[in-house]
Amino acid sequence: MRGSLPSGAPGATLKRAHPVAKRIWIAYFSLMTLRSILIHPDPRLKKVCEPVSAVTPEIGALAEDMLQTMYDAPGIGLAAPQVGVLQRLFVMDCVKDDDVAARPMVLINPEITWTSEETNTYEEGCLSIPDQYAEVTRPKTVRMAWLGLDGKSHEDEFDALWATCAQHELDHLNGTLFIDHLGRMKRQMITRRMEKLKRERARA
Ligand code: K1U
Ligand code: ZN
Repeated sequence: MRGSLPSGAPGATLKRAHPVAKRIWIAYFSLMTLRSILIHPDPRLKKVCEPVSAVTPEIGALAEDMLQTMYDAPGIGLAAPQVGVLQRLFVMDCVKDDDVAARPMVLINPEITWTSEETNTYEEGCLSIPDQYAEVTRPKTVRMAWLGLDGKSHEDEFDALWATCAQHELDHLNGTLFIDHLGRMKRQMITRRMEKLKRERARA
């Protein structure tokens, strides 16, 4: 989606902006690259990722590519192992409403510091498991600590869809997929569908 404003992208709030501001944003967004998203089953999606040792310009570029790839998919989250990078970072933006400003977030070396007793069941999807959805129950609210692209420590509370998404993405960094929260039969059925999808894509 290079050269245009994906719905929900930070630039989407510029839809009604001055044409010059819009061009500046498009030029900036065009510098980023879409990365390929790995499809389950893939051994890289089962690995525990390594902590990011320093917030370098390369990590910044990776995070920006991941945001663009997430908005383009479209999705509300994306973890580094899904683009083949086995490092502990993910991006997310759970703002779905076009009339609300986007809130792109980059979480480096994220950790859960608190979880609520109360749970929430959400029908989850995964960009690495296209078109498959299943209900997963997780804590409704979580606190997370992480490093930002500014290299500083952050801590915040996430609730509802934001909490579900943050936990789904943190799972990715530990080699866990949402289907690992399901029973064996459902997991195997989805895995077989993905194996078939990969065979078909390889033939095309
Ligand atoms: O990690 C991923 O694979 C991304 C995944 C995140 C997620 C979705 C639902 C619950 C928890 C985590 C997705 O974004 S799947 C696509 C999706 O949910 C979506 C796509 C377009 C608009 C809104 C949502
Ligand atoms: Zn996922």
